[in-house]
Amino acid sequence: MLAGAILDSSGTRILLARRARPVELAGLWELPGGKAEVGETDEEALRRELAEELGIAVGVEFELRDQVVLSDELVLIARWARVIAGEPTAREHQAVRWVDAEELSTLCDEGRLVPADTVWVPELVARLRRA
Ligand code: DCM
Repeated sequence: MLAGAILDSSGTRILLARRARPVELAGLWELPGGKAEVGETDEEALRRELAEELGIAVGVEFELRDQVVLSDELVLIARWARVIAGEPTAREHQAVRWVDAEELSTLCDEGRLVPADTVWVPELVARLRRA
């Protein structure tokens, strides 16, 4: 499972998407992404999923430090990415928003992020503050 920490063109904000399902995660914000299909690299999978879900083209960069084991079959990996083209649109999510380091921290502290994604917050906040 791949998630993208997608940087905006100013380099100071990343994109969050609000989940519509399942009920226990609905309304919470996540780093958008999806599952790789057979024969796809992580990078190809992330580019395809973000094009399908949000209508954006991204350049995929390095992997964030932490991985999250969700189940026997599902490991969540996040890659740093940048928008190349397109305006993010919530096609499968309830909403999308760009957040800076402060907004990301606040959402995390308030318990409004998908639980698994909170592991990346310290690294993301540090990288956004450095921008
Ligand atoms: N997931 C997550 N954080 C993300 C993306 C996905 O915790 N940034 C989890 C939620 C689901 C599983 O991965 O348990 C599959 O996600 P999806 O329903 O989006 O395919």
